[in-house]
Amino acid sequence: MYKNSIPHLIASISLIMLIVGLASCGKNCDDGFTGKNCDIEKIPTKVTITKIVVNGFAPLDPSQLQWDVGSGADIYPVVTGENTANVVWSAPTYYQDADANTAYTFQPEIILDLIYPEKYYTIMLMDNDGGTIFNQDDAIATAVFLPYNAGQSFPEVITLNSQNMEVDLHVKYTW
Ligand SMILES: [Ca+2]
Ligand SMILES: [Ca+2]
Repeated sequence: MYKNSIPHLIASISLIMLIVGLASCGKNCDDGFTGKNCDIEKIPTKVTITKIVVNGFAPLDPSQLQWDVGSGADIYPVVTGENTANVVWSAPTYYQDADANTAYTFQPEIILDLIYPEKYYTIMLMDNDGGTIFNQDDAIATAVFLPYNAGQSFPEVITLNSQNMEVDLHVKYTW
């Protein structure tokens, strides 16, 4: 009886350690990762845009004319859902007569959360013509994007290139 109980005890301890080991897996992974090898991405609950940098945009409108008569575009970004009628955020300020090849930074005055990380959003670059967003202001460019792209290890900057604009979205993720 005594001779048999030692191996049993060792086996029991080994089993307990194995269970504890398995249970603790994932707890020491970097943010956003899980799994035995910490290589499985967790889908974020939201993605927050902390900064938008417009690196460049088309210097001329589709008719090859200046965006304004005699001056350059007065730029500001708007973030919408996939349907551009669903405005999530419209920048309250703009850069007057922006240079098409200069980088301009916009920092949202609100916490700009994208709460559907796996759904498409749109960023539009507008030219402020003193009108409302969709009546009179010129739309310079639009780019559609997913806040979360699986398999990319959560980049801090999402760079979007559309025909008429290059823009960097600085983001942070929440899980
Ligand atoms: Ca204009
Ligand atoms: Ca102008």
